[in-house]
Amino acid sequence: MNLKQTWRWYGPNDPVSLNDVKQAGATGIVSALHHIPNGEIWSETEIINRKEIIEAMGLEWSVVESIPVHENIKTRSGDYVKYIENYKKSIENLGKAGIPVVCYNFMPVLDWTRTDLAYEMPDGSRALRFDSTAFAAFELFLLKRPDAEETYTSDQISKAEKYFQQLSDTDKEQLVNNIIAGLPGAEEGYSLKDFQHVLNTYEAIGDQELRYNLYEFLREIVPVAEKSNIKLAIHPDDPPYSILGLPRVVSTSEDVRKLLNVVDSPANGLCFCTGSFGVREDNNLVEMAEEFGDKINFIHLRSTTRDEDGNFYEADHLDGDVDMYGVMKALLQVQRSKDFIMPMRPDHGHQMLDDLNKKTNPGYSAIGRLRGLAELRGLMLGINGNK
Ligand code: DNO
Ligand code: MN
Repeated sequence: MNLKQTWRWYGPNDPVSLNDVKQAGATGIVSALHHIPNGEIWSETEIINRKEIIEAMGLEWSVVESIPVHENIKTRSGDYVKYIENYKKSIENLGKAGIPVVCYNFMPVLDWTRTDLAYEMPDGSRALRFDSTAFAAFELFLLKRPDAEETYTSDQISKAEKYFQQLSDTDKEQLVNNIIAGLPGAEEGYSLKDFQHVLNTYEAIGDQELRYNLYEFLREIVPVAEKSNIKLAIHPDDPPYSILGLPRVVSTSEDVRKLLNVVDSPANGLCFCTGSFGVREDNNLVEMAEEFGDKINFIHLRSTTRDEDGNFYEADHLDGDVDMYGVMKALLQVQRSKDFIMPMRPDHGHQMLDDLNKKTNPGYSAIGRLRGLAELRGLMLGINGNK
C-alpha cells in the first residue's frame, strides 16, 4: 500500500506557507491549534476555522499534532480530572470535523530535547544535535540539579566541567534556551528560574507511576477516540532514554507493546518516529514496523547518527543509522483497512540553501524537509514500482 505524504504546518504564522507545502508535493497537512492554551478545549469553531484555511488551498487536514497533554495529567495531580475531560471534548470536536488522526506524547516536563540547533554538517547545512557532554554541563553547572551527580560517572563530570569552562556567557544562555525554552511544537517552555521547581513535581513519580498515569489516561481517552472515529498516535520519547532523572515510558518496543495492550482498539496506536526510536541501538526499526504495523497510525521519517555515549545528530533522511530502505519496505507491506492510508511526514530537515539566511523554526525549515520528502517519495516509488 501507499503512504499519504503530509507536512507539518504551524498555522498562519508559519514562515512556510501552504502554497510552499503544495510545491513540496505534500497533499496532507499536520497541524495543531497552538494558540489555544494547554489544557483548554478545542472548540468546534476553532477547529473548523483551521480546517477551512487548509482546504481552501486544496489540501487536507490529515493529522493533529499534537493536542498537548497537560502536566497535571502526566503527574495525576491538581486538576487532572478536568484536563482529561477537556481532552475528551477536544477529541470529540475533532471527530465531528472529520479529522482522522491525533498525535500526542507523554514526555514529562520537556517535549523533544536538543543541545545544539545549528550543528554544521560537512556540506554547510545545519542540523539539530544532542550532545551528552553539553547536556551534562547544563544539568550540573547551570541548572545545578541536586541529584544530578549520581547519574554521571566521574569521567563524564570532568568532561562536562571542561566543556562548561570554555563557554562564554552568551554560549551558556544559548545552551539553556536550546534545552528548556521549548522547541517547535513543545507547548511549554521554561526559564532556568522555574525549571527546578517544575522538575520537583516529579519527585514521587518513577517509571511505574508514570506508566500507570499514561495507562489510566489511555483507558479514558481511547474509547472516546474510537467512538469519534479518531485514531490516536503516541509519539515516542525524544531522546528515548531518561534525562534529568525523569522517567520515560515510550522509548522501546517493550514500552510500545505494553501500552498497545492496555486498550486493544484501532484507536490506540503509535506515531512511528524513526528518528526518535532510532537513537537506541536496541530498537530494531524494521522489526518494529512489522510488529506494530497495524497500530501505526502516523509515521515520522528521519534518520539520526548516534554513538555509544548517547550523542546523536539528525542526519539526511536516507543517511545515518536508520535503515530507511528497510523501514519503508516494511511500512509499505503493512495491510490496513481500505479506508485508511497511513499518513507520513518528513520529520525535520536540515537548514540549507536559502533557508540559511532566514529565520526558521528549528528542524522545520522548508528546503531541508522538501529534500527529505522528495527522497522519501522516490524511495517509495522505487519499492512500489508503478502500483
Ligand atoms: C521529534 C519531532 C518533534 C515532535 C514534537 C511534537 O521527533 O517529531 O518535532 O513533533 O515532539 O509532537
Ligand atoms: Mn518525530
